[in-house]
Amino acid sequence: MSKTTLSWKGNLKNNFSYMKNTIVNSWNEWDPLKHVIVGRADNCCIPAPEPAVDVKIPPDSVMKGKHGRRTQDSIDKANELLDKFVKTLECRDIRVDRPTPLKFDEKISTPDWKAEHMFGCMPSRDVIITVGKEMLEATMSFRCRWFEYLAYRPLIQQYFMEDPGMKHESAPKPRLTDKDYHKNYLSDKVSIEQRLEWAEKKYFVTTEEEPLFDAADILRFGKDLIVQHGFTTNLKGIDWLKRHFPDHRVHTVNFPGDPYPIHIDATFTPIKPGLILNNPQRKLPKEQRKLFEDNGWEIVYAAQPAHNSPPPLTYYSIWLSMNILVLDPKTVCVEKSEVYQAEQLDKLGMEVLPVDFREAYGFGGSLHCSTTDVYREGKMEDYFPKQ
Ligand code: DAV
Repeated sequence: MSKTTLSWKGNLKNNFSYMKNTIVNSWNEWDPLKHVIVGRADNCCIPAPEPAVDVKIPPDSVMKGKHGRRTQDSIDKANELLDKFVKTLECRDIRVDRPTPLKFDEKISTPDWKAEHMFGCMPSRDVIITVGKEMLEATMSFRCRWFEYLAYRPLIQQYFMEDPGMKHESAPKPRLTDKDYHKNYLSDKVSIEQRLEWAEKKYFVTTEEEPLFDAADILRFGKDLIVQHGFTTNLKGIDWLKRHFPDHRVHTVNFPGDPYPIHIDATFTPIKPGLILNNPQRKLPKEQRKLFEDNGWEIVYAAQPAHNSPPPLTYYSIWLSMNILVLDPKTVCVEKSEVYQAEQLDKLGMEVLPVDFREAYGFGGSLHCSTTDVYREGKMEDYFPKQ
């Protein structure tokens, strides 16, 4: 890589030694990060009622019954925080690209359904996963997120032109009719206890009508992909991933204890080879720990979050404290107010970069959610030879 002055649209003109040529390559969650996509908050909406969304919002949440474009003030604030995060990454010589927001506040429809608005393009991690040289668009499982991949197409097309080895793939778009959702989940009367019992039995809101997965349910460990079966990813989705990635070993995991199992990235967070943080309220079951223990991986329970509740108008839990971005096996970005998580990572020998982000949580999560790897150094390795 050479020192160069670049002027990608949306990037600062600066003398950082960014990657000059586009190369798509990322095999795990911790190798040195050199090129990443960071989302934007523009036009972001609180989605209108639909089965998958209704099940995610607790009955007593202030978001219940609210929908529509978020306030301009909150959008501006989230964009300010995202821009500052981008600068932090660029100062570390990481090239950052940004999606092209759609008019998320417009109505959408397919032959099967209509939705009042879309969602947004802040949590890019949910939509696209990079596995080696491939960028794969997930099926998604919320109707309001059906068209979200379009916000990333300008970048993906650019990478396709610039890197002759890059593979662009898109999983089959799902119908997302009512057949995709279990009816008995769709009532405000379902208690948390009932949900926990169902989660324990691996009975989630999504049916097995067709393959469904969100990209943020997948973690990359070189040759092994660890995928959470829950609200946003069903077993057919995981089977689709197995057939799509025949050179990988795809493992299904569950985390009983989570009444709203959406995305793995506030539950199970690899830090570097041999070390994973696990949410202490969502413990990986004994039989599923074997793969990690047999191969010398240590699973450490994450520190308590610094807050008792998420910020207003946020879907996600206080465990966004664990939703950190690893820049390399010695450096990690942690949300600034999450002091206990920062302290734990410091004690585990990591350099911690605090990033002010809490007021952007409502737009779709924290530092892991809002990013998608394009290039990390390194290649496919086998971290679990004993299995
Ligand atoms: O704990 O509410 C957050 C997942 C974000 N991608 C939670 C899950």
